[in-house]
Amino acid sequence: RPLTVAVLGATGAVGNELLQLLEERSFPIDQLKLLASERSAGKIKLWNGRNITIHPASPEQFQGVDLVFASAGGSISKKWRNSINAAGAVLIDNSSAFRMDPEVPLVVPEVNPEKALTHQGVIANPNCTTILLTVVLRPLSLLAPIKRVVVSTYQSASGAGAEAMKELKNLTQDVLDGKTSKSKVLPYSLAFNLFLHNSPLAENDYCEEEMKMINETRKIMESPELSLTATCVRVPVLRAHSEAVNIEFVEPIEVRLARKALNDAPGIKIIEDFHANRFPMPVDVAGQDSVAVGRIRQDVSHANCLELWLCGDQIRKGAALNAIQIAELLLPNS
Ligand code: A2P
Ligand code: 11C
Repeated sequence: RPLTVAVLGATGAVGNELLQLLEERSFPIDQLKLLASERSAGKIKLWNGRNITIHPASPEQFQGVDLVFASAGGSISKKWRNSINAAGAVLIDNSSAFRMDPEVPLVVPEVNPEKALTHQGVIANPNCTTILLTVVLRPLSLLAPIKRVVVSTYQSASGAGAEAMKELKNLTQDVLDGKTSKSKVLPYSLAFNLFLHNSPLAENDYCEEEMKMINETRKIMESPELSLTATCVRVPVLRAHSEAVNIEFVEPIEVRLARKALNDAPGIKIIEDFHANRFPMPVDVAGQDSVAVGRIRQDVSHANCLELWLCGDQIRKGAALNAIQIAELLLPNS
């Protein structure tokens, strides 16, 4: 039966993409509710030929809803979780609020789809950089156990939301116009600049984004002992994240076998032309579903290590698409 679906955070970067993908993938929707803050109350959005009024989130709004996609931040998800579940709806949550809760499955459909069916009302969608990484680690982990991963990220403005994307455009134009303006959304200007990820630092001097990659990857891969270290960087790219990844296996793995495993795996596209020095770029994947991988090579410093480069659309596979793929796993005929 077609479902009643609510999108909480319907005006944001991820919310907008969710709406587009629900339409594109013909997700079985009878009624769609658009929820955001008081600021957006009464605004109208066109979806699949229907004009839908945006409402502020409230307990009444969840009555009769089957499925809620939330992408309005952790505090909003925490605030509404009980009302959503009390109304009998399943919450697919894009925030970090419940990801490490042992009762809540943390799902990447290409990696651990079976976990989605164990939910008790909430399924967490992982952090975007983690989703892109685990899609690539999973097929490689079937070749031989992975011992350690060292990753550096190059994260676009889209990861910080629609306002940060707008700010990057405006501040870039300001620099071109010879003006010096201060950033308001991100802590520093990204125009012709980059900086270490803007999430708070933990006691161990890793930022929250780096710790999310470490902890969430271990949970998704069901590999609590996996050694992983990350350096997360915000770069002046509008949309799509990139990652340089070094993977140590328990034994040497031939590049040719790794490439074949990646090529055969779901959700991955290889972009690799060594003669032309052409490998994945953010523009290749912006608006695309697949994670692009390339420059798969033997690490010259360690016989058991491979190096690779990946790019993925943070708003799509890193957030909205992954959430919808999770919901599709819950549909009766999946
Ligand atoms: P609004 O546009 O009304 O502020 P992004 O990640 O792109 O910045 O988007 C954040 C999303 O979260 C927006 O849809 C925003 O709605 C929504 N949001 C922010 N605060 C609240 C709130 N208090 N209640 C519900 N939605 C909220
Ligand atoms: C970024 N990945 O690019 C972050 C944003 O835990 O979902 C999303 C943080 C998260 O800044």
